[in-house]
Amino acid sequence: MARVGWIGLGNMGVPMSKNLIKAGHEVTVWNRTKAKAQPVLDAGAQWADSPKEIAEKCEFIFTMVADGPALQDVTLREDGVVAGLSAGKIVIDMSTVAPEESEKVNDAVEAKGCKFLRAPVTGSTVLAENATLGILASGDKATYEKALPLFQAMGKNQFYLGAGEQARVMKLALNIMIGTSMQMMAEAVVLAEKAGLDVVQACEVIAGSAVGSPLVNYKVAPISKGQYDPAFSVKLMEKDFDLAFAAAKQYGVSMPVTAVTRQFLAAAHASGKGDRDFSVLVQLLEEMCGVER
Ligand code: NA7
Repeated sequence: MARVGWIGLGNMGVPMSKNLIKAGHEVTVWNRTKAKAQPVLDAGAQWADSPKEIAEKCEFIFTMVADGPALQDVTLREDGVVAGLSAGKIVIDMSTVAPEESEKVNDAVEAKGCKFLRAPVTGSTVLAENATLGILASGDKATYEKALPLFQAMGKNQFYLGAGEQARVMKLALNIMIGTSMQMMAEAVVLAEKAGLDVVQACEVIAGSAVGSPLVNYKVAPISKGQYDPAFSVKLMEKDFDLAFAAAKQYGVSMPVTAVTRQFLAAAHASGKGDRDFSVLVQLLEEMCGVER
């Protein structure tokens, strides 16, 4: 069993690190807000006082934080991960960040004689709890093989995508599909509602149809009930869209549907829904169109 460090105990980090504990690994955690670590400490993890201490103590160091600036903060600051590394350790970031932000951390980790894997995930909190996430990994292949048993404790499908930043781009490609799918669902649901159909039944029909993807199926129950507790927030989806636009510019790709959906995310954020689940796009359109539940 491995000595594993975990940095970042938000909506995703808590269930994911718990699954490593469940699999029998010795897990040490750090989070900026210590109170959020309690469920993981109750499950058997130990606490470290800094990311540096985690790196000193553990062979595998995971980060699962909000965005690129947060990743750079926990890794590169004075008492960050890199300061605590000694040769041979493996740092694995599972957050969604820009390829350039990732590369900067990779260079600092490699300068310590260590390896850096990029391993963003597909699926949100329910899949994290059930250990059925998809894990999109890139970086050194032999290092990936070493980390595989840890990935298997957290996810059902693992994909090795290349030696560099490929996993970062793949994750962004996926998230623009997830976000734009939700905007499509909002338009379909609100059309049905305004025409007098029952929202629960409309959701059932959509879920059972050719467009009833796993995403649609996870979201029909909360949307039917008008519940938008965050599995993945509007703010984080906005971040991913913006990172995808930067990649699209770099590679010369036009993304008109993504651009329109980005405007709805902005409106959701501006109207006080930034911390709600991104499926709140349905509620936003209901409000714009005068639907009262
Ligand atoms: P959450 O639930 O918003 O959690 C974000 C985590 O990142 C949480 O532990 C935060 O600590 C931490 N964070 C944010 N900013 C910082 C800084 N500056 N320094 C240290 N730690 C920080 O996100 P999710 O768990 O849903 O998602 C995590 C990633 O997966 C994200 O990239 C998604 O796009 C995909 P806090 O508890 O607020 O102190």
